[in-house]
Amino acid sequence: MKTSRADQEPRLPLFGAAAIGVVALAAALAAGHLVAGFIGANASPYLAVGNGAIDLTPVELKDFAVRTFGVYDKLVLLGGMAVVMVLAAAVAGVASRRSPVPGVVLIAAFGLLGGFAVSQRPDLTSVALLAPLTSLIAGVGVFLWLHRLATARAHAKVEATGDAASPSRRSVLLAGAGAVVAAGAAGAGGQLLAGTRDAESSRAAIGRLVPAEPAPPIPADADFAKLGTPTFLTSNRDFYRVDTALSVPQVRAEDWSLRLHGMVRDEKRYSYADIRDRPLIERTITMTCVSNEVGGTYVSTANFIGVDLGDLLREAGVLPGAEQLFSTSVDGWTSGSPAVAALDPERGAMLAIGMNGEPLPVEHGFPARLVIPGLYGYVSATKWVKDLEVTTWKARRAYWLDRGWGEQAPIKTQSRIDSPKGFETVPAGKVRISGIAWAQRTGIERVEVRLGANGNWLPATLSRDVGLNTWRMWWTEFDVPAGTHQVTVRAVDKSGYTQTDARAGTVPDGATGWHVISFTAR
Ligand SMILES: Nc1nc2c(c(=O)[nH]1)N[C@H]1C(S)=C(S)[C@@H](COP(=O)(O)O)O[C@H]1N2
Ligand SMILES: [Mo]
Repeated sequence: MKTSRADQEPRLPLFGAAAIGVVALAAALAAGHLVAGFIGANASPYLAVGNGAIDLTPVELKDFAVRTFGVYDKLVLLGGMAVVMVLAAAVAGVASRRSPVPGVVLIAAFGLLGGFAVSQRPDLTSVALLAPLTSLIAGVGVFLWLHRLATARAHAKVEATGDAASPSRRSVLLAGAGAVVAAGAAGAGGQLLAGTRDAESSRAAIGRLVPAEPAPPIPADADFAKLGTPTFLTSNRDFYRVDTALSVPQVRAEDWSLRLHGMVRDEKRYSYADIRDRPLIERTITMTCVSNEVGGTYVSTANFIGVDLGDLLREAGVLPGAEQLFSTSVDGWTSGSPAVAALDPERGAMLAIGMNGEPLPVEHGFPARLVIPGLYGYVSATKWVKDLEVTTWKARRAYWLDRGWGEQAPIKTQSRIDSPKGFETVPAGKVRISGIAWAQRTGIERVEVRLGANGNWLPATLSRDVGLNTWRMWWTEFDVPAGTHQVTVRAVDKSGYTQTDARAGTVPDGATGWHVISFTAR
């Protein structure tokens, strides 16, 4: 009987073929990661693809991811990508049991996708393309090498030749193991290298920042931390964090500069030393994220250290007709702030380089960020800021605007119950209720609390007022019998506005509604 050539060609064993695909993928990713160690973590093709995915994700899905996975949303994304890639590589390996073509095509396609993602990164130059290129070469090379070895071995088996030139099973396994070890070493090496070139060592060399004009000390009665509220100042560690960066941008202070241009008389460029050597001011500011749900945790307060943003703008000479301060971060994220807010001396917008005495933590924008009191973070608080353009609303559109969020985003008056926690069990009798309220640039006039769905609104005791740009704490007490109870809080601000109970979602310009919790007294 005549058989076709293909039938004579031995096929690689199923698991061996799948393993070759997966090992080649690991080699590709690790080699790219190693080269990225010399260039910058974001040049790593894997991270670049992840970052690209974040930018392309529709706002609803992004919202869902943040709600469901919280701060782990990015880990979930990276993990999911890894699973998909490993499966695809295994399938391509199996498809290559006779010919290496499917595997080579898939590994090369991953390399090209990584290359495309890297080329789209605004924070990278074309040198960064070396990382995905290395990935592609290493991946295809390792795949072809292992495939050739395994095929030679399969031939030797079919023909039952004890041919000394054909590889033993042991040598094929050793080659595979060697590739895995080399990939591990390359990946770890990349990680280590990125660590020596990271921002943390540059930040550590700066030491504590001492403002020439410190913020007034926070009075002891500015919070009711002993009664269950947060402390007035949030530690850098506990300060909420929200950004689109998959890997935190690593910018060394010595490499950083800020360009101020657009509708100004004199374009400016500042180095880190230029900013640090000016008389530094310190301001206590409560930041809030537009994605904060009623009762949520995306609100924190710090002493920010830096220079007055309005001063910088006035030095550059803002031209008539300017409406927007368009800021760009090193990772390409952009934000549009109203120029009037940035310029207003009363409001006190800052270019901040410090937070609670220290240089800004890397994840909070080191070396420098914007902080404009009274506006949600996405229109006021650009981290890792590198470019400020004075412009109009029509000329430039910021990142979140194209994703459904509003152009104007003043922080809405809100309040939150911190104690008891929802569904907590407390002893019956006198139960203390405490929490926070905020109405930046307006001020909290009163906080009212009610027990049960139809109880009377009773005024809570307010903490000492620290300023227009910060939150305020409150507490009160109710006598409660055993059973399950509901408490609701609402704030009245100094404009006379009482927080509405009409529930609105966070999109497009911030949630509204009253915070309600249930607890059990026993
Ligand atoms: N570069 C950059 N800056 C950014 C963001 C971002 O995604 N990228 N997010 C903004 C948003 S939505 C908020 S609420 C604040 C949060 O600042 P924090 O992480 O220091 O609390 O940063 C703002 N600055
Ligand atoms: Mo935000």
